[in-house]
Amino acid sequence: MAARQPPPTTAPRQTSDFDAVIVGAGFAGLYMLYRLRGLGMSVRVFEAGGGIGGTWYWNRYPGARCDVESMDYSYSFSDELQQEWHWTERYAAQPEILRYIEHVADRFDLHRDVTLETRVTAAHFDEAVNQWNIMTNRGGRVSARFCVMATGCLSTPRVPVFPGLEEFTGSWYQTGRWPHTDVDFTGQHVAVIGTGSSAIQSIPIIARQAASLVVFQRTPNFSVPARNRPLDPAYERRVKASYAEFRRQARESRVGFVVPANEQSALAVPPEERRRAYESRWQRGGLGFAAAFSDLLTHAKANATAAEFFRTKIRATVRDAAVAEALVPTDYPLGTKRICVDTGYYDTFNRDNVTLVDVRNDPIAAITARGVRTQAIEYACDSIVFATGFDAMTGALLTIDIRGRAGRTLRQSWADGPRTYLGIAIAGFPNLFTITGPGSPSVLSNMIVSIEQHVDWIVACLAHLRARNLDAIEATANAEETWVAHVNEVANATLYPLAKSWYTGANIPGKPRIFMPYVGGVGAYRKKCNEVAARNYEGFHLTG
Ligand code: FAD
Ligand code: N01
Repeated sequence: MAARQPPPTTAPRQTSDFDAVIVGAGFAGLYMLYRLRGLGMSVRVFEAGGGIGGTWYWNRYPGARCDVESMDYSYSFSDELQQEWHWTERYAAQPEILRYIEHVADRFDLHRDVTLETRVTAAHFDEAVNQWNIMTNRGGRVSARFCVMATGCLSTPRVPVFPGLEEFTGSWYQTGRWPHTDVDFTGQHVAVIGTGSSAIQSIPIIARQAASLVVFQRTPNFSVPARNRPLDPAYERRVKASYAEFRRQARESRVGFVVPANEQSALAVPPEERRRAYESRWQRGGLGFAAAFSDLLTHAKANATAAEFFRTKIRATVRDAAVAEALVPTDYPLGTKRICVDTGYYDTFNRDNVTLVDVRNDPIAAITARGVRTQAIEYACDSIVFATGFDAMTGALLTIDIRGRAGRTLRQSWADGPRTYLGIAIAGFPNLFTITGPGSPSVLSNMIVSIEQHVDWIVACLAHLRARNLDAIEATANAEETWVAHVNEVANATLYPLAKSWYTGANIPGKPRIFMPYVGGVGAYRKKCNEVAARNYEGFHLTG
């Protein structure tokens, strides 16, 4: 296929309101701001929320916490920062992560360039002058040479689409848009819809508060115990004594943090040795289970051994055999939907006040004035918690009316699914960058490692342009085509595409099915990005 190359830019230079506009003030937008300031650029950040923090500003549901260990899930760009900050637990809870983000913003004086409660509704590229015009829901309009979308991969919660919701006389909540005031379920009859990571974290806590809890499950998930505990001071001292090396290893790893990896096939060892390997990961707790053997995500038979181990654990924990069976995942390989990390999830179903309703064969038909009605039964409740997930990876980007060359919209360009070069840039959209966009390792990694890598790469790129008096960069259609093919090829060599997951867009009716993140690993991806830069930004057109 002949690739369309962007025409050379002969646009006159025009003064923009800002050198760069950043959309979003989560971990990505804030670090981008810090680094662009370091280049001496004028920057404005627009954030839809009433505060900074992104994910950790919005997701305040009971039990919300990280599943990457806190010594890993933090910025590495400032040694003073990482030395002075003290995490209290192995896995930080949402309030502590938000406090950390606020601390970073105060320490580096970031607030003054962030405009809160302002949603970017449109971003149009003006080819005549090589700049972006950015419009907000407050009627604002600013121009900038560069536009960075730090809009988040999991920032657009799915709006509950059940008919009758407006009739419901009780209260309802969305995990991804939790109120900023205390929600107390004491004495209430509560329904939770969904059994993904958000639900699995909140269900044990809601169950302890509520008079009764009904959990509506459509697809069971694989969940591993977190084994959260106060942070071990000796471990903290050890990491802080060699934080630079700890971070280096994380950057070069596959998922952005180091887990002991076993290079053997699960099928190469006797069953008892395999069981011991799984048991030791189970006892260790948290992510890293998929690294127990080298082929758990590439070989169906190997994967089946790990999945069966999980099933045995669920059956051993849940006393009611029928409930246990309903909680056992059977129709997709372990790890092809993100493995959940829980504290007492399966055990919660041993409580007298908790009921599991399997809605796979009896789907939720409507919300009524009194509660939730499946096709067969109505369940009365005082409150409903929708833990129904996100329009992941593309949702936030496609909500914005983004127009590139010749007025072509991003929605048109991505009609058959997202296409990017390295997950960072899109052909036809000059000077636009996406942080942890589709086609990058993003959601398959410790996201702060991926965010820092993207931001650092973009900053080096902008410094390169400035040093050469260039003012536009655009991915070529050829490079994008080749990268998309590579992303698909790598994904198709794994079991990931076999699950109906949000990784593939399967959770959103009508969304094109494409495995969106890059499975090649954080370390390999970083190398590739560095090579592109070293080859004078191979695959990009630099003009000005
Ligand atoms: P976000 O934090 O999502 O921030 C994006 C911001 O952009 C949001 O504040 C949003 O309001 C704003 N925005 C979007 N569109 C617009 C617009 N049009 N105009 C203005 N503002 C806009 N990752 C891990 O690596 N480890 C974990 O343990 C982990 N746990 C998670 C737990 C939960 C509950 C969720 C939902 C996600 C979790 N993640 C985890 C992923 C998490 O999203 C990232 O780790 C990280 O916080 C993403 O930062 P970000 O800045 O890229 O995006
Ligand atoms: O969302 P999800 P999430 N009727 O999409 C169900 C990160 N995260 O917010 O699978 C009934 O996983 C849906 O059922 P099904 C992490 O990356 C991390 O929980 O489509 N059920 C599913 O059970 C995670 O993967 C943490 O059949 C319906 C659930 O809703 C990502 O965010 C914590 C339904 C949605 O699960 C998303 O997690 C939280 C319907 N009509 C989030 N529609 C950590 O632990 C949807 N569902 C760090």
